[in-house]
Amino acid sequence: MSAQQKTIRLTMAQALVRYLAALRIDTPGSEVALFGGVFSIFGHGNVAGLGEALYQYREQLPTYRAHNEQAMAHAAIAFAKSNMRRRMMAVTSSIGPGATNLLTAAALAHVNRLPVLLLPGDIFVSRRPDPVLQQVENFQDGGVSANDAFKPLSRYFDRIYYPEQLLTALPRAIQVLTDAAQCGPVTLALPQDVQAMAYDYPVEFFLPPLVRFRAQAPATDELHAASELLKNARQPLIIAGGGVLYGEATEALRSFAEKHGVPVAETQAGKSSLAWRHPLQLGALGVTGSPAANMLAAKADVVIAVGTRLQDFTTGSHSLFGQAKLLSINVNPIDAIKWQGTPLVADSRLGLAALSQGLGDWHASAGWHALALEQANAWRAAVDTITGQREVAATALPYDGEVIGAVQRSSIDSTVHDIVVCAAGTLPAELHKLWRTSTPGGYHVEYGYSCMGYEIAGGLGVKMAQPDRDVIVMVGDGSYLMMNSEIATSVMLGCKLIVVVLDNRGYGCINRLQQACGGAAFNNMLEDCLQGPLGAPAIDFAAHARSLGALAESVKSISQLEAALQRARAADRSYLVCIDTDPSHSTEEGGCWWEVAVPEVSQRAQVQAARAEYEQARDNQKV
Ligand SMILES: Cc1ncc(C[n+]2csc(CCOP(=O)(O)OP(=O)(O)O)c2C)c(N)n1
Ligand SMILES: [Mg+2]
Repeated sequence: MSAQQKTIRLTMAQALVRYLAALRIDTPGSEVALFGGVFSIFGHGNVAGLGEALYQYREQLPTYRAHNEQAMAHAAIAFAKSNMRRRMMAVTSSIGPGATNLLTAAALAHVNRLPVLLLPGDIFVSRRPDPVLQQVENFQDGGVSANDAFKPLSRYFDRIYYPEQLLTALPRAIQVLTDAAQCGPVTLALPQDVQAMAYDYPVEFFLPPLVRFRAQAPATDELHAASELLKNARQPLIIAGGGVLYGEATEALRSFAEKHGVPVAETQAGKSSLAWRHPLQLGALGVTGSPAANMLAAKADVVIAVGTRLQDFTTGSHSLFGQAKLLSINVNPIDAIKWQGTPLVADSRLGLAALSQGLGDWHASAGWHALALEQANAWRAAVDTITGQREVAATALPYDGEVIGAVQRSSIDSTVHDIVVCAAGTLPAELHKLWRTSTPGGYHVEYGYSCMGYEIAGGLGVKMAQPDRDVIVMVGDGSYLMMNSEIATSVMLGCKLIVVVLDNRGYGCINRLQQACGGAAFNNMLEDCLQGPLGAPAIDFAAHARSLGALAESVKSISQLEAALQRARAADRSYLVCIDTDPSHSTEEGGCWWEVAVPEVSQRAQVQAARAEYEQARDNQKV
């Protein structure tokens, strides 16, 4: 540091917090803080160092307390997803269990390409008190702590051994968090003695430039190759992935589709890219897809994959696309070259716009365009029927599709105003097929990691990002029981959630999958599990939610559910409605094969039959 440079003496933790609080993004009309706040559960390893710093800067960078580290990281990740990755949060924990509780969330953010800054406390760099409480001792490597487990789950990992290191580590961390291609979790492990150590930081460091989100333009040669491929196509199909939303490309997508007559199918992360009632909207694609989207996928000659990582649910484990050639528009080159696709490495908005220009008046064939309009229309009509109330015996239980219909009917502008949040179980498939939304981000389903327990915590983060919209968490009994404590946090913070619990008394979707693979009903539904003399308790989800400070009720029918949802929408705090549902029923329309490995030998005839079917289905897979 030069002698003239002005410095300020701060602890490493104070410098870290001061830097995070100073970061601003350039949004039209105003500057907004990049970080919406810090979720923190204190313990040894963060309370003294980082805790002191967070208190000092609490006006500029609010600190939120939750009940479980994994859950608060889910909330932080959902906040970023709901902000289309333009704003984010940090998460701090103590050392040991507090830190390792964050690992699942790190993996979730990694898979979903979502930014979150993880700040786990770490063991003493001095090693003086070794082994400190909660220290995992490694006898081969003195430098290893539990936090090394974050390395494979982080897009950038650093351990801050000395306060000065922040000067290089923080700009790198922010670069990764705000880069469209690299985006994912960043972990800065913070040894507790270093958090408390002071250093003379240059004052300038705390005046960082505005954070800008780079949008990469396509290269001329790739653009040319992509246009040539498409000009010969007659039956094209667009797959809209999460990159359409994160690239703010929904308008570019709509005008591309309209100008060139190309129908659109959406992945889980990409759903809400195009309004549900757009004539070229085929709906969800793949294993959880609509018949319209899957039929056109099978017949397409060129599939234009935009901002998708092409996971197996999208490709039907590589069985869905027939003979189609693949054109991949993606900011991430690794995604763009998947499956021998023709890569167009670019930001989704710029890529679509440039491609459209290069294509001139190229248009899908008239017959293909007409087929797309007809299929899209037929699927919209089918969804009306599926989500309407069935004529059923009074004793029959409703299933998830009807519950979804009731939720959407409970508001006149559900497709504009509501954000549905979900992650695992039967619901993601049903919601992917049936949920209707007209606004980007109106569908928030975490299906990259499909992590049970994301739902309520994620809902909290969504509400923090979108306080003016109704956030509706739809969750199965299994996911609810795995992680629900942030209901109390939602009440405490005044972030109202509407939680709809679908209680089918067990892991319904896995039970169906087990039987589809020839397995016996075993260890999924409560009735199929080992039980003591008292059997499985009848869980009162409404009473449970009330104990956490929410309002709650249980209902017995779809019409009761609709009435309860009116009360929920009018309520001043989080409100849970629980309804018993049928574990055996799911929407039959749509879907496609998904590869689940069935045992090669088994004493069960059903498994042998499922194995034969499995081997046959694998013949349709592209290798
Ligand atoms: C953390 C985690 N553990 C296990 C799984 C595997 N899994 C996916 S769905 C599911 C059952 C979900 O049960 P529930 O929430 O009741 O939904 P249902 O299938 O009954 O509709 C399980 C065990 C998972 N996705 N996440
Ligand atoms: Mg269940």
